Amino acid sequence: MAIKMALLTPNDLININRKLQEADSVVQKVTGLDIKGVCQALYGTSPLSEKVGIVPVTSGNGIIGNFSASLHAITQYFGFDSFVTDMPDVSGYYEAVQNGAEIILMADDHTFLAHNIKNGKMANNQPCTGVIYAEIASRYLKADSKDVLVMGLGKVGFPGAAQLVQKGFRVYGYDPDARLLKRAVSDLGVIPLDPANPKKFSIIFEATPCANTIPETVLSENCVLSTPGIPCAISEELRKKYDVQLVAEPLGIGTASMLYSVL
Ligand code: NAI
Ligand code: PYL
Ligand code: MG
Repeated sequence: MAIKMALLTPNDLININRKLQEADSVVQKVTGLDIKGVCQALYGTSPLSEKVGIVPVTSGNGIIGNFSASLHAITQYFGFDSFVTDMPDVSGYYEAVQNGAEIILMADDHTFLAHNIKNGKMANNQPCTGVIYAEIASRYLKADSKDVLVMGLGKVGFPGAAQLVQKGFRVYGYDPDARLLKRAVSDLGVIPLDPANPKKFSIIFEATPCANTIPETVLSENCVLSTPGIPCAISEELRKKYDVQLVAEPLGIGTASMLYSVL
């Protein structure tokens, strides 16, 4: 049986344009590039108003209020020419292709994909999200060393950790699932974070579905916390106390990473 992902709620997606703009200004402050710039640097691509068909999907837990409308707003924000189909599911897919979609965006409870039907490239939201949030963290202009902490080594966290290893960072990691921690150690050379021997980081990448996963002991003043995880990994109190640069947004950054990766 496939393992389910943590699902968004309509509430997570309220004011998606404002959330995206706010995230974009933090990304700019942290890296010197906006989200488009990070995507271009990562994939070597940029959009030319490609037509994106967004297909609502009713299977499983069904339609998430604001999901398709948010994808519409996100795709427009990043320079795509997008539309949401009137029909869902297979009929919606048919409608998208009939109306000239070059890229299809659609999600059920397990998989959120972008498929470029012109060049055949396909992207999955989980690794694309991990890679872009890790990439943003890795570009922190004020980083004090090549040490990075990765909290959560699942479907989003592991590909993010792999991206950091590939870029030459010394990656410390933690996951309460011993099997996943062991896989990250053996496959990527991740150094297990020893809770008995805490260490401070200026770069942290977090990908868990839990709140308050970042203990005070790992935070350094003005560190970057790049996290797609919902709910947020850090309390407002700790964020303020350490003046943490928080990159966190519910859908847009990961979707941009998917789209740029299939151009
Ligand atoms: P997953 O279930 O595959 O992995 C999460 C991992 O976090 C698990 O291995 C779990 O053992 C670990 N974990 C739990 N508590 C922890 C703790 N205290 N410290 C360290 N690790 C801990 O989930 P997945 O697919 O990797 O998603 C992670 C989060 O990212 C979810 O909240 C998901 O909704 C969110 N997400 C957000 C996106 C966005 O665009 N903002 C896109 C995709 C996922
Ligand atoms: C893509 C997100 C990020 C976090 N969790 C993932 C999620 O919520 N996936 C489910 C998406 C279902 C969409 C629904 C619809 O409205 O078309 N089938
Ligand atoms: Mg995102």
